[in-house]
Amino acid sequence: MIKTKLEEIKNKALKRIEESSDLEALNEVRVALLGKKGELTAVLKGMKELSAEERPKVGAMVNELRSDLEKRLNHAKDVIDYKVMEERLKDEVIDVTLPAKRPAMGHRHPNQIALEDMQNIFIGMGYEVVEGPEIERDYYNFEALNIPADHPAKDEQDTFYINGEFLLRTQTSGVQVHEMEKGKLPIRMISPGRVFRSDEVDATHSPSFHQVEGLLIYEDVSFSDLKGTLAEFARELFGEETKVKFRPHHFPFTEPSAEMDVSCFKCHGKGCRFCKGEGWIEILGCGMVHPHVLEMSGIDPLKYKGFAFGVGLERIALLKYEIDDMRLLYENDVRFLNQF
Ligand code: 2NL
Repeated sequence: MIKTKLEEIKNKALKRIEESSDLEALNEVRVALLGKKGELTAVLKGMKELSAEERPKVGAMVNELRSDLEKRLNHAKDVIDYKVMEERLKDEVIDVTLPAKRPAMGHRHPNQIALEDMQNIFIGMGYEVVEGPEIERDYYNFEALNIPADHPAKDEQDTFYINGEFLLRTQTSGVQVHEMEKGKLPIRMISPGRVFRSDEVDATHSPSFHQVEGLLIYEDVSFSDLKGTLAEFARELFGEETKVKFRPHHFPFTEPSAEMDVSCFKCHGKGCRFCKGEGWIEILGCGMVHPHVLEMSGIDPLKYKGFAFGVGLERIALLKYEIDDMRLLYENDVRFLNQF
C-alpha cells in the first residue's frame, strides 16, 4: 500500500523534475516534495498509524526515496545552471581572429618638429642643448647683454615684470650668460625655450612664443665662421639649394650684427606670393658677441671671440609648413595637428 503510494510519488516527481525548465520551477518541485508541507513529509507524519514492525521498513523506504529525489533535484539544478552559463558565454564570445582596433596615435606639434629639426642640425655640428628658467633676473635678461636701462625693450609695455628684480624672460640669452659665467671654455651651445613679450595676439604675434638662441665662443672666431655655420644651418633646414644673405642690423649684444635671409624655398628667389615678391625670407638675427658682453661675464675679449644668433621657433614652423596664422599653433585643434 505505502509502497505503491511511494512509487506514485516518485513517478510524479520524476516527471515534474524533468518538466522544470528553470531554477524557479525546480525549486517549487523541491518544496512540494521535500518541504515541511511536502508529500514525503506527509507520508512520514502518517507513519504513527503503522505497526511497530512496519514503521522502520517504511521509514527506510521514505528515506531512500528522499535521498534519491534529492540527488535528482541537485542533478537537474546542475543541468539548468550549465544551460544558463552556456547562454551567457554565447553572448560574451570574443573572436580573437578579428583585426584589432588601431590605437589613436598622437602627433608631434609643428613647433616640436621644427625644434627637433633645428636641434639635430646643431647637435650634428657639436653644439650642446642647454635649457634654463623662464623666470630670470633683470640682470641676466638685459644688463649682462648690454641692454641699457633706458632701452625701449626694457619698457614695462614690452616686458612682463614680476617685481623690481625678476621678470619673464624676453629671450633665452640668460641661459647663455649663465654658461659664460661658469668659465668653461670653449662654448658651443643652443638654448631653446619659451619666451614672453607683452604683445597683443594676432597672426604673427603672441605674448608667449619660443626662441632658439645659439652661442659659440672660441679663441679664434670670425664673422666668416658665423656665416659658414648659419649658411650650413639654412641648407640643412630648408634644402641644399638654399642661398643666404646677410643684411647689416643692430643689436646691443652683438657687434657687428646682421639679419640673415634665405632664398625663398617656394620660388627659389624669383619672387612669389610666399616671399611677397622679394625672393628672400628673413629667418634670424645674429652677430659677433659684443666685447663688453664677454667682459661682463668674465671672459677676456682680447683672448676670446664669439658669435651668437637668435631664431624664432614659430616663425620657422610657419615657414616650413606654410601656415599663415600663428594662432593655429596655439589652438591645438587636432584637425590642424593631424596634418603634420
Ligand atoms: C633677434 C635675434 C639674437 C643673440 C640673439 C646673444 C646672446 C648672447 C650674447 C650675444 Cl649671450 N648675443 N644672442 C645675438 C644676436 C641675435 O637674436 O632677433 N633678437 C632680438
